[in-house]
Amino acid sequence: MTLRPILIHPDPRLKTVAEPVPEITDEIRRLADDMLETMYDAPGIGLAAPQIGRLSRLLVMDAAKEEETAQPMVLINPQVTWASDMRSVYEEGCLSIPEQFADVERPAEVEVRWLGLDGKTHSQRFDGLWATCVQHEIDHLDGKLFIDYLKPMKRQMITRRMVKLKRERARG
Ligand code: K2U
Ligand code: ZN
Repeated sequence: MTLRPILIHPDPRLKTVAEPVPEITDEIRRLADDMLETMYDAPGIGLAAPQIGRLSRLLVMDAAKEEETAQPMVLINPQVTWASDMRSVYEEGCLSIPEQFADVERPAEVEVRWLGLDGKTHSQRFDGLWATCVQHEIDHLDGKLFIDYLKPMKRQMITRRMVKLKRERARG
């Protein structure tokens, strides 16, 4: 397994709509493995392939609480098939926008259909933090970041901070 570097906003690859995965290959299995390892190492509870520079519609997540057993999930070509009218607000962060947090309102529950690594079609309803996480990750597949839901001033302030952070990191 390999830890993959996580792209930092602003980066054009994070704003690109990812391509569907045509078939489950050993390379896709290895990519999912690397993404889970990278996610746990961050640490995070979700990671989408574009965040490691791979513009494919593949995401991993594990929003299980510490005390619960880990519940790694791999969703390929995920689609939201239903969303509740009820909405919930969560203070979101993003591994591609480090140390920045803001309230984002989303549907409280969503039903998602996806292709599993087992080659079967799965469908499940998510609520709570899982619902927030899966919507945050599917947004990544559509080139959308949580800061896109914020007012322009706040979004620009966060983007300026990330440009500064990248400059400092580049100087080493
Ligand atoms: O996609 C990502 O960048 C990983 C995100 C996923 C996420 C963001 C907001 C709300 C839920 C999930 C996070 O950085 S993972 C870090 C984290 C850990 C615990 C709770 C919320 C976020
Ligand atoms: Zn994110």
